[in-house]
Amino acid sequence: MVKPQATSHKSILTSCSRGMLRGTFLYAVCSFILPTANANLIDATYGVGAGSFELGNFVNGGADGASFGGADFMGLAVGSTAIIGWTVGGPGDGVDWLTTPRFGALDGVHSVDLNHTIASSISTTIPTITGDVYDLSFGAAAWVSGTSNTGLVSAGSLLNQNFSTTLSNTLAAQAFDPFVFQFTATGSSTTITFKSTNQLAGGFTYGPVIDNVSVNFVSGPVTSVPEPSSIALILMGLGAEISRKALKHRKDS
Ligand SMILES: [Ca+2]
Repeated sequence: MVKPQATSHKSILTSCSRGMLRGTFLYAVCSFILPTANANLIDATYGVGAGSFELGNFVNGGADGASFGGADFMGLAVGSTAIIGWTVGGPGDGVDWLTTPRFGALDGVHSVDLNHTIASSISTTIPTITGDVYDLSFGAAAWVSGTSNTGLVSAGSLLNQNFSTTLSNTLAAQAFDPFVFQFTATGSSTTITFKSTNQLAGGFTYGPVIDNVSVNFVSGPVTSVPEPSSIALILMGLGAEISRKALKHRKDS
């Protein structure tokens, strides 16, 4: 058994801010003293890099149930969970998991093309708190010869939000436009879904390509949050009250 190490206040805050303590008592402490810890909740749930499509068994040229893969991409059919944290959905025949150097990425080496050959979707589900507000950010790109540069994104209160990205002249240096949308969680978990809304009928299909998806807590129902120093004062006050009551109890008995 690994003996737990003493944890300094600074390291707690660092760990809090990196979302490393989920599921632990210290995470509850984090939630109390640092509710604005700005970790990407997708990475906190599935591992660092999950929101950027970096995790999973990428097979260059391979396919997971899809009809084909190719140079620097892997075809993923509907239902594929090859990308850790994500599930491929319809309505088309899946997505392509891309890698550099042939296809540019916004972060790391991988990105996702929402068209395998027919416009499709990809989703991830994270734990949330009903009523809390979150920022959803990502980058999206498209290729001038691909024609598919529009999509929809949904998460909690955000339903079928349109996004449209500029067309790049090259695949390797495709430009990712930044998008940020805010949503309110409507349950104890939230599914984030990206869906392509266009494809080149009967021909080459590409885009929109998404990467670097991040969900970050913005605010909860509580409007004022005590500072750590205020918490210390509250705890000191509680301690004094307990001591006073204990003294009174001894005097009364
Ligand atoms: Ca990436």
